Amino acid sequence: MMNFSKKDWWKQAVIYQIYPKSFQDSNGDGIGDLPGILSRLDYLQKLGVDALWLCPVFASPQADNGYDVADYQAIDPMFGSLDDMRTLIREAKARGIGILLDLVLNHTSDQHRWFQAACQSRDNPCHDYYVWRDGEPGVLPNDMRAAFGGPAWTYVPAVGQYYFHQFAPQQPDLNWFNPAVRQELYRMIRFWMEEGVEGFRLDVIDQVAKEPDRKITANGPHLMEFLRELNRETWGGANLVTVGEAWGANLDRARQYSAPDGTVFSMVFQFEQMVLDHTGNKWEPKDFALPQLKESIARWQKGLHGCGWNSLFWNNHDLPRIVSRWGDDGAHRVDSAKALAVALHGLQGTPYIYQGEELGMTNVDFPLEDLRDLESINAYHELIAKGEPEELAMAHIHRMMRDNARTPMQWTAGPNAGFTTGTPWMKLNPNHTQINAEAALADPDSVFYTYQKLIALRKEHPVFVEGDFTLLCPEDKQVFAYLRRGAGQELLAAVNLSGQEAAFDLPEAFRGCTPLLATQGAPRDGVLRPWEAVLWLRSL
Ligand code: TEU
Ligand code: CA
Repeated sequence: MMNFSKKDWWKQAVIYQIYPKSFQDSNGDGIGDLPGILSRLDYLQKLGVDALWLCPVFASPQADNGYDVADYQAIDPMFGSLDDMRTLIREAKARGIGILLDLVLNHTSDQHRWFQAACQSRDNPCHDYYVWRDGEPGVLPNDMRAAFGGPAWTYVPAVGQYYFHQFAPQQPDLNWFNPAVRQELYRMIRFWMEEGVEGFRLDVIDQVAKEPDRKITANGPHLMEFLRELNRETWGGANLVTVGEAWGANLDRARQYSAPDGTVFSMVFQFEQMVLDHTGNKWEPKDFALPQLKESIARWQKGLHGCGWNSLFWNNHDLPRIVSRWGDDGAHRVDSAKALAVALHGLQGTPYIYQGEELGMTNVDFPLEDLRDLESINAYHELIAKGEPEELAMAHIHRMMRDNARTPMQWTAGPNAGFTTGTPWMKLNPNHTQINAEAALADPDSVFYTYQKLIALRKEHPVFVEGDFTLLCPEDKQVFAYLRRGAGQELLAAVNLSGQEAAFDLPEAFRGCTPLLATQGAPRDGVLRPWEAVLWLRSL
């Protein structure tokens, strides 16, 4: 049971991310919903997680699956009602589980009443809630591109101007330089705080201070000023957990965002490790090397120790499944999923588990007509237009597409994996007959129980939360091994992130210790089996 009044409770917490559309349907319409989540709280409690981050459930036309919000204070009827949310918050809290909402403060939906008013006339007070530039049809203010393809500017004849959108045209950017906009958002956040949520995830929060005339998107010069005000006007001093999504964060910035004085956020999601296997354009693969990943993780572990806080994740709703990406989703699926889990959960920071990760869920290779995400669909057409052969384009899409993460949760081996009694909004991964929660719960050697154990260990041994970090064998291409030292303990993690046996000599000090956790039975001397992971602990 997490005690949410304890200062910095989130340093000991493990957070579970739910993609509500794909978690559990309760009424047979094929779309996951809040009562569905409610019905799975026992499962989540059994796993041992302390908080649930729900991707947006607010009223939305769903152009970008809820990241286009039409009303921040209303639950989309597709997901349920405000009363359902209140019940979920209450019932989760009764199990020691907090609810985190996903705030999309950079943009709204084009169906939001503010934007509808803004498009009516330049004199409407809501006009300046958005970012407009004069122009003529066909003459764009500049050549900036939107994240989901096409120009970042869309023309509205009624006002004779272009509005700015960093994402889809249905996601107009809010103008944070207008204080009225900021106050509207703060009021809305206070509303949800009063409803009893335990924290927030903040979508693309480092992009709110954009200055399109200077082609600045992330890290605008006024960003920190805005974020400190946001904190003061809302959760500052309230003991909530806040995590900002910041693709543009480097270590310096992350130290400011997660400063221990609590003036901005608890922590940020940074993506340095998540772009190591592509060129910067996610549809262009690049060789991935373990030493590079280890160097990056080590730099962040050391760089934030004592002066900031890390978030730890392999997956989210925008990323492919980690077991397919850096594990082995074939013969070694279970062992590699466990190895990746141990490698991450031994680190300092707050771990996030994305729904289905605890089952070792994998990527899919659906044909175009079964994809649902506007990003992958647009990207496919752009690759084809650039002349990429059909098969190669599809392979690149499959490798990185967000749809991989968004197939429905696999609960049982039965029809639609127990996700819905109706027609699912998105196809299920056909492997749900083998990979599902029911099977995992019945198998003491499943990936599920490795996660359960890792969550419990973090609460039991203070070194997980407090220990510092030393990387071992940095050049080794197979083994990720590190030491954590603090609170009178020393933890050693040794993980073989390859499908071949790897040499590994247990450091002298740990000889004779019984492992805390070993994914393949008693460890052997001097060697790690393919995808084997072991944690050792000793007192200092
Ligand atoms: O994602 C931010 C973001 O930059 C993503 O578009 C990311 O670049 C992309 O997935 C990688 O190709 C956040 C949300 O997590 C995402 O789901 C939303 O679509 C996006 O913001 C817009 O709100
Ligand atoms: Ca439903």
